[in-house]
Amino acid sequence: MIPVRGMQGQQVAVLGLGRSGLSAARALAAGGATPLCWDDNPDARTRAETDGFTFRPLKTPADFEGVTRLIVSPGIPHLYPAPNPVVAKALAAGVPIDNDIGLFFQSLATGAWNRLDVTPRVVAVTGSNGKSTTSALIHHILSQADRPCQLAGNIGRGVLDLDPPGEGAVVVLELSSYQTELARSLTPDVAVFTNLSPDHLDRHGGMGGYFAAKRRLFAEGGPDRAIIGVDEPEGQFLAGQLAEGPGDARVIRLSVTHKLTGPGWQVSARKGFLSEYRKSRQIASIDLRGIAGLPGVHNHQNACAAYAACRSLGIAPKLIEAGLHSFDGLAHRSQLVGERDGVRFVNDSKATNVDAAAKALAAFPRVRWICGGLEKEGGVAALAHVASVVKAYVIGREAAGFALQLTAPSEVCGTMETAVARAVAEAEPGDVILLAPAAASFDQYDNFERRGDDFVAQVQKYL
Ligand code: UMA
Repeated sequence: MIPVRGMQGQQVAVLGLGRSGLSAARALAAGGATPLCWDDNPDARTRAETDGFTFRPLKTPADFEGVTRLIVSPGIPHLYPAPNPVVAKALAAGVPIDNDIGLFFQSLATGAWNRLDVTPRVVAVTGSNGKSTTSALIHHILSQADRPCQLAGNIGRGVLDLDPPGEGAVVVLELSSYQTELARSLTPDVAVFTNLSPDHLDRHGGMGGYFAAKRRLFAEGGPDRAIIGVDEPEGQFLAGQLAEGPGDARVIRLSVTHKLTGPGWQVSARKGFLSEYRKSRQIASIDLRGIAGLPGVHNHQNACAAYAACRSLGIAPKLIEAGLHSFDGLAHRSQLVGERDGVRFVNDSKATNVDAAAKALAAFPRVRWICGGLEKEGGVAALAHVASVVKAYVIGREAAGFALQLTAPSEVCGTMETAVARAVAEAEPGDVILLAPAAASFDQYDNFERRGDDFVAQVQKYL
């Protein structure tokens, strides 16, 4: 655990007692602060009782008397579509709002670092898609290269649960827009922006707010090295804003649509070949095509981002190449579940938005596509014609409406069980049965992991 520094003797309110809230409350207590905890769900409060925390409903201005900060969990709206009532009270009372990420950055460096030869470094990864795979890949490559490292953040482990990093260690953080938007302290050494496409727009008041939330990691964080995907205008804008000019190697540009060979530092992948260029000269090249854990152009983008992050930490290209080859991939992200009679089953339950699903679909030539769920703002019109889709098998409460937006042959299946059964019945050798929902899971499941687990369980019946 990383005890929170600089808040000894203070009362700090903690709203939300899930993974991030509980670890924040524990780390505050370990640092000598008094956490005053609340969760709107009574079950979560009951679970937190074992820690012996003080609960305070935080419903009246009096509840905020003497409170120096409110720590808010990422899943709790702090501004849009409307602030949670507790957050609204804190805003009205002028109490500063922060999150576990802000507490982490405020608390990481200690006097013990004076005794180290090489101080710890933090790599933070954000972006709409690919940030979990990129973060896990960086962590994997560093581990394979014998660099001490830890992984946390949006990927599932609260950042304050990390062990204090020691000699030469690297902390890899996956950060969502919810997390970067609120953190009062945000100072990574290396920051990565994978890409940008619409997601969580209700929470950010639209696309501009969503980009601004991610941009904070670079604009306010001031990393030594910014690694930026420049295949969208937002990435190009951000890279241009952070660099003095195209030759400024503090910004490493990434692309999977163009080969980048300019005067600065860049990593790009075209037709399955990754290449690193510096000062217009090629430094290294890697054939990504046979890497089973990283199929498709979207994974080549993840490989470029992880490669650039590891290069900026001084890892040699051949060690990175070895790490790319030994990476198994993550569950629920282009996860190969199995193969039978020439039909492959792939779980990409994490493809919760249209862009992620489009990338997953583009990774295979013939797809029987299991999709649907709780639709996000903007609908699924962008997926109406996808050349690789042989047929869509639609699940979820809004399955009929979802199917109507597709021009490919489709069938309303409702449940995962029916969708897998129908896809298996119609599949031919060479087909991929792919779960890439392009929607949130909350109409049928607790989260995307449970949805992916259900897909895997249904598939296991046929394997
Ligand atoms: N709660 C309230 N009031 C509300 C809403 C929620 O009290 O109005 C309470 C809930 O009852 C619950 C707690 O808040 O007890 C949940 O907080 P949370 O949803 O923020 O969940 P955590 O368990 O703290 O997990 C969070 C991230 N969750 C979200 O961003 C929604 C996890 O990312 C992250 O792994 C974890 O912190 C550790 O850092 C998950 C996620 O879905 C994977 N992320 C989104 C995504 O990837 O798309 C952004």
